[in-house]
Amino acid sequence: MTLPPPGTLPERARSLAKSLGVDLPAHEGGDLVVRTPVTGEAIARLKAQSPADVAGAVERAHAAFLAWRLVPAPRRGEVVRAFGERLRAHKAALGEIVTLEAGKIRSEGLGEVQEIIDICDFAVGLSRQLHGLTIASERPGHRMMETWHPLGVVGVITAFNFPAAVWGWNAALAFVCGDSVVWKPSEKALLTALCCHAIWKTTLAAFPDLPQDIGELVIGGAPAGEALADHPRVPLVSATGSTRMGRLVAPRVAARFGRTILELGGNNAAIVAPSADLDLAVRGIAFSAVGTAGQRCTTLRRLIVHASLRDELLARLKSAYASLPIGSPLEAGTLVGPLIDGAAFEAMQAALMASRSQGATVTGGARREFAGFGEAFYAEPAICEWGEAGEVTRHETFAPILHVIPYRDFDEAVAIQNDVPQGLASSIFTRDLAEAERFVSAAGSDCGIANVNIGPSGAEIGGAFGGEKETGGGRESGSDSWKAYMRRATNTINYSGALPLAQGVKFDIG
Ligand code: UN1
Repeated sequence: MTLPPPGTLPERARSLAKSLGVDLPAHEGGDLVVRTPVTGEAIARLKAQSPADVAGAVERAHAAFLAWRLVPAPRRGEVVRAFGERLRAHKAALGEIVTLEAGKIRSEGLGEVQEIIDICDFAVGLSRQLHGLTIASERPGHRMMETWHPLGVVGVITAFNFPAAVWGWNAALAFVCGDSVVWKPSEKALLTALCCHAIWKTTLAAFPDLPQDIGELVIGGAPAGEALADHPRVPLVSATGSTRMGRLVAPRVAARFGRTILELGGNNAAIVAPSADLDLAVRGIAFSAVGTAGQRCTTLRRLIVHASLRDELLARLKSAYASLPIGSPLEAGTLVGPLIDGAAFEAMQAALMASRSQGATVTGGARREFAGFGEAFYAEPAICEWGEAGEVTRHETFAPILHVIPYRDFDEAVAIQNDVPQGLASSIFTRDLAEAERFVSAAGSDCGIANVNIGPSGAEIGGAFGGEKETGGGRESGSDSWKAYMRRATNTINYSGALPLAQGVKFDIG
C-alpha cells in the first residue's frame, strides 16, 4: 500500500474546506499546525485566539442567547433540521475532511457526519417534547408543575478523535433547548471544526430574523479552554477528552458552581463466555479493538476470556490481525489507518514495553513505515497476553492495544471488568441468558454502557452516552440527556383565593 504523493492531501484538504465555506487564509499566520496524520504533512498554520477573544465569543453568545431562548422550541428545531439537511448535502466532503484530519477510514469519516445528522433528527423531534411534569399539590386549589427553561451559554470542549460528532451531539441538543454554544475543538482537529462551523453559519444565515451568534467557535490551546471553564456566563461546560483534561477543567467550573458534562477516559472490556458465538465475537472484538486505530473513547482495550476458550480465541484473533489492511484510510479496503501523531505512537510503544516488563507476551505493535513520510505513524495493532492483569492494563492508552486476560468463573470476570478506575463501556459475548442478565444487572458491569453480543464501541445516538468513575459521570446524546442542557423550575400556582401553607404550618398575621 502506498500513500498519496507529497502535496496532494494538503491541497485536497484546503480545496474541500474552501468548498464548505471556510476562509482558511483569514485564520492563517499562527503556530497551530493543522496536519493530516495520513501523510504527516502540514495543511495550514492557524492563529490561536486569546482568552480575551474567548470572553468576546462568550459575550456574543450570551447576547444571542437572550433572544434565542424566547424563540419557540419547535422553531429552533426548524433551524436544526435545516442544519441536518445541509450536512446531508455535504456529507461526502465533510466525511473526507474527517478522514484527512483524524485519519479515519472513509466509512468511519462518513459515519461521523451521519452521527451528527442522526442527532439533528433526534433534536428536531425533541424540540416538540421538552415537557415537564404536573405534580399533585397537598393544598386545595393549588397546582404544581415543572418547567424546563433554556440554560445559557454551553461551553463545548471536544477531542481530536470525534472531531465533529461530539460537538454535534452537544450543539444540536443545546440549540433546541434554547442555549447558545461556544465550541473549543482540539488543536489536532481544527480544520474539521472550521468546516462544521461554516456549515452551521451558512444554515443560520438563511434565518435572518434569528440571532446569528448562537454558535461560536474559538480556536486555541489550554488557555482558551481555561477561559471557557472560568467564564461566569457559561453555566454548563461539556468536555470530552482525557481524564487529565477533566481534572483540569472540572474543578475550575465547580469553583464557580457551574455544571459539567464530562466524558473522559475509558478502559473498556469485553467478556467472552464459554457459550459465546465465536465467529460473531471475533468480528465484534476486531472492530472494537482495531477500528479507528484504537482511538475511540469506547475502544475495546481489555478482553476477559474464559480460560477454556483462550487458546482458540487468541489463535483466531491473531490470524484476523495478521491480515488486517493497514495504511492510507483513503483507500478502499483499508481497515486500520494512522495514529494521530508521533506522540500517540510513542505512548503505544511505552505501554507495550510496560506490558512486557510486567509479564505479558506481546504480538504486533510495530511501526509500518512509508518511505518519504517520516511524520506518518502507522502501527500494527498489538495483542498482550496476560496470566493475570498487570498494572498497565488499568490505564487508557489511545492506541490499538488489546490486553487479553483469562478468567475461570463469571463473578471473577465481572470483578476484573470492574477493577479499573474508568467506567465508560463494556460488553459480554454469551448465549447464556442468565449470564447476560447478570452482566447488565446492578451487580454486573459498573459502566455507563453495558452491551450483550456486540463490542463496547460504536454506540447509536438514541441512548445516553457516557460513563462512571473517572469517565466523569456525564451523559450526552440521546434518551433524556437534554435535561442537562436546561434549568428546571418548580412552579406552585394558587388559584384558591386562600393561603394554606404546606406541612400544616400556621402563620396568621392577624
Ligand atoms: C468518543 O470516542 O468520544 O460509541 C465517542 C462510539 C461512537 C462515539 C465515540 N458513537 O464509539
